[in-house]
Amino acid sequence: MNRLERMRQKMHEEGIDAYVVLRPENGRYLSGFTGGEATLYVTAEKAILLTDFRYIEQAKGEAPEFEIVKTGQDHFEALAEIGQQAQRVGFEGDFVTFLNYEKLIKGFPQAELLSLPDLVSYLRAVKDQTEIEKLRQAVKIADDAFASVIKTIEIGQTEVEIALDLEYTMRRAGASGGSFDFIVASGVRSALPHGSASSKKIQLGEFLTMDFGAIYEGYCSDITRTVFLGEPEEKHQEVYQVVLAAQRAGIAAVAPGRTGKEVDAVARKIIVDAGYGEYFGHGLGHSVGLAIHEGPNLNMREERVLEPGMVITVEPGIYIPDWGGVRIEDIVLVTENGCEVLTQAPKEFISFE
Ligand SMILES: [Mn+2]
Repeated sequence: MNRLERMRQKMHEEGIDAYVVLRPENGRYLSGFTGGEATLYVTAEKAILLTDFRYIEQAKGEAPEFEIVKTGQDHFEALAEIGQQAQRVGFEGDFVTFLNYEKLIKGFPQAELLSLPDLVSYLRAVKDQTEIEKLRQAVKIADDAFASVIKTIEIGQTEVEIALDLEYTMRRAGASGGSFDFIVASGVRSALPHGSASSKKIQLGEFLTMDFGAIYEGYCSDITRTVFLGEPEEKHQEVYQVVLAAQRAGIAAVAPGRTGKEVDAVARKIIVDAGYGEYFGHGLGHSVGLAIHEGPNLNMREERVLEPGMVITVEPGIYIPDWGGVRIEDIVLVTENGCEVLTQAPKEFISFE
């Protein structure tokens, strides 16, 4: 089944006869249109892409399965005309603004509107071969950038300079951009799980955490490596080894049939048993694809079962306030028997002058 057919089957299961797509990555997934500013309207018979004059030719080329309808900047009036027959209309409740929701109510006065935010993202979770190839390339670009930038890092450089070097290297290698606002966090800032690169200069005697990724043909990679600058103390080694052991155990636990909750628990137990449980305050991982964070997740609540073709991060961390932190993150592809680690960058403890 192609994506549109899977979408219609899912809509049938949910008991809806129409679905409105506004989220760009959902629209791109279903239609192939990369322009971002389009609204999709899907029913059992119809597949319509609404966009304005700037994108008409592009949409015709990229979305052959869809009927392209030209609208003004506001797509809701045209949507209302097209959707007069619909009785139960699904939409992305996590993405539609309040103002757009009011327009939906006005446009579909006859229909029941149902917030079904996970409908398309559910389909997106299992990647097909073409998506896996793009993700492999996005990972490779990030791996190669790490290998190259790690050689040029110097004491006294700022975190921002390192983040820029990573981005520049990846864009030279074919990335269309960074997949998020990179985290380059050194010293006590490495205890900030989401410490964006700052003007702080890196110094001897501290951890340096780099969390970054590339977008390649729409697909996002995500990698984290933590290195030590200078001569580590015993505690630096110890914390690093606990995170690495948890990360390896998490990877070993990834397999079809396991839930995200089960995999999270395996890695978390190692950190808890080592006495650092309170310093690991986030989930073990998230899926990647057209978005940097998508479902399913690996965390304490995730009930969805892993399936071959899912692509997910494994990224435990320990963050000790006013001391520092370590996170190690790889991307893995769920296979028939377990998983394949896509990330190749070395993750043994690295310290350098
Ligand atoms: Mn991540």
